[in-house]
Amino acid sequence: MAIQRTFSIIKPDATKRNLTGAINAKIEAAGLRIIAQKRIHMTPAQAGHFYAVHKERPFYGELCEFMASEPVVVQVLEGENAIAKYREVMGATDPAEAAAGTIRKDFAVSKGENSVHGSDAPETAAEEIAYFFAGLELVG
Ligand code: DAT
Ligand code: MG
Repeated sequence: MAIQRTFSIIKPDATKRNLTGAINAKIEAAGLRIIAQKRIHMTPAQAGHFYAVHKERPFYGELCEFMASEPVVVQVLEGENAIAKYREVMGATDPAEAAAGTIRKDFAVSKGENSVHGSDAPETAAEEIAYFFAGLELVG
């Protein structure tokens, strides 16, 4: 597997509880490099665009409101097999189903407020990175 890049968000429930450093420690311990990172506060419209793939789901409105409720930290992670590796470090969407030691098992509040986002495929990773970062901001 070649070196890949993936897009990550440390979500409002985690930034609010001052968990950015603890989450970054798990990311770095897994061998992923944080090659770009910034703190932003999304508007509901920006959150809606980011999660547009879920717009028909019953939780969409709540999800957009939550993502715009507090600042988030957006990141680009780089490493061997980064997309799948970060999904592993994150754990299952529902913290009750997440494996021991994962970010969501240790920190998530609920299925909706689950501390982190990670891209699910190379195409979505490329789109998500381009939405939040200019090329010059990626320092590998
Ligand atoms: P993931 O974040 O693991 O990729 P997803 O893409 O299926 O999960 O969903 C995106 C986010 O939407 C998820 O992180 C939290 C929220 N979500 C998903 N399913 C939900 C549900 N059944 N109830 C409330 N929020 C949900
Ligand atoms: Mg997803």
